[in-house]
Amino acid sequence: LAGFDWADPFLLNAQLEEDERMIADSARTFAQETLQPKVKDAYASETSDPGIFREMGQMGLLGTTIPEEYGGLGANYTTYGLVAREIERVDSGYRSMMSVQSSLVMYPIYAYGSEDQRQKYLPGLASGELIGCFGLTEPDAGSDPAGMKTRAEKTDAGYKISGSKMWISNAPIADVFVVWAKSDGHDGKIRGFVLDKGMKGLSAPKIGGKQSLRASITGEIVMDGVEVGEDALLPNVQGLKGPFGCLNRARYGIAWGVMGAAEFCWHAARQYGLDRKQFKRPLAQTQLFQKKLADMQTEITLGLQAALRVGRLMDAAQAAPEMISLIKRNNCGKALDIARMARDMHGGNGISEEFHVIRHMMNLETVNTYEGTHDVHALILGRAQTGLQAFF
Ligand code: TGC
Ligand code: FAD
Repeated sequence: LAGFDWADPFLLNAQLEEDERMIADSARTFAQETLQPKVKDAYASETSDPGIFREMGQMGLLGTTIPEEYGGLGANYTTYGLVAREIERVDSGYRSMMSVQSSLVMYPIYAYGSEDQRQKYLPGLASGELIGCFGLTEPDAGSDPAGMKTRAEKTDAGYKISGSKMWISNAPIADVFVVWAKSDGHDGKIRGFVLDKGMKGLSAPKIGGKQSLRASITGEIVMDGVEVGEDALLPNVQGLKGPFGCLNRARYGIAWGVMGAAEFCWHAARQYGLDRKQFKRPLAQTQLFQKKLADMQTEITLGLQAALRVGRLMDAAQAAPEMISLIKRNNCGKALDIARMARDMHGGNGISEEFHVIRHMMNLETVNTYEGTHDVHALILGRAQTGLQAFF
């Protein structure tokens, strides 16, 4: 039998293609050298530096799966997942910035947009010169987006959009707003629109005071009769499958990303246990400590292997949304448990920003909630195996 690599028990690395490994390695170097030194201050001051989008753009990390002719990298979904894992190893907020831009803004413009819309927005979004946001959630419609109140009223010239969106990543610094509204020109069906910063009636106030995901700016989107032409409508999709098509991709990336955050916490707890002595021996030499490390290693190894499997199925166009619900739900929940455990294993030091584990723990509370809460994904999986709808 072969030897055992404690940090890569199922030899995930060996299951990757050469180009996938190369992109993951360069994302890791970028994340560690460029993002890691900034994260403590960004988190403490609750600020997002727009320059980070340009830095990510230069590295080819925005729109990884979008074809090169539009400025993307033209890579597969496995690669996108590996990038998410490396960015979130530093902070879930940075991965949020990247995945909103890639999966929730560039993807719908690419998949549902006109050729003019693709040409107008995608290259700037890929380079990070433009920042995008995605407005689905509303103050009274979170888990149930079908209950949205935002309306697009048909006018002679196009549409007049009114409503408000809540908890929108990137919104206060966004140039491009992909928003979803019920359109009375289309029998009340949900349609996507692309709005530009500066349009009359459009504003995006920051939501302050977050105790989680503080390095990623979040805001509202207020649309007070924003008038747009027909060219703002995403022509090629209607109904909830529009936003859900984007969410499938972002949720898949999250399933990889949270494993990066969990790996950071696991490795930190292991090192802390080796370095710190109590009762005349390293903490890592106690049975309870080792059991916790074994649990972390097991869940991360299984979670990464599951994410890789779904990534390969996505690349072969064989992935079902329920597979994505399964890994989003399980990996987020397990990562949150692991971060809480790592915080505990650091003792008092665990609550200090210097050790980073409490920041990951706080961030993962958001990640467990957004893009479909842990329980909502359980209901999706429950419906798929019983045929019974339990949402209402
Ligand atoms: P339901 O009746 O199930 O479906 C309505 C229509 O949508 C289609 N559909 C999907 N299509 C593609 N992919 C999926 N995953 C799909 N799920 C559903 C479905 O086929 C149907 O199409 P059609 O043509 O028949 O009309 O819809 P429902 O109203 O019963 O919804 C149920 C539920 C709970 C599953 C759904 O609403 C849900 O997933 N809720 C969670 C909401 C959510 O995830 N919001 C995310 C907001 S964005 C965000 O959080 C970004 S954070 C970003 C960051 O910072 O990283
Ligand atoms: P609710 O839907 O009110 O849920 C509250 C609780 O009730 C949860 O525990 C939930 O699981 C439970 N629940 C809900 N329905 C049921 C049911 N039928 N049965 C049992 N339990 C149920 N949205 C965007 O559109 N774009 C973004 O960029 C974005 N970024 C975000 C960034 C941050 C930092 C945060 C916190 C959120 C973001 N969101 C974004 C919103 C996010 O998707 C929602 O918060 C999420 O979908 C949950 O909706 P809600 O907050 O309204 O909670």
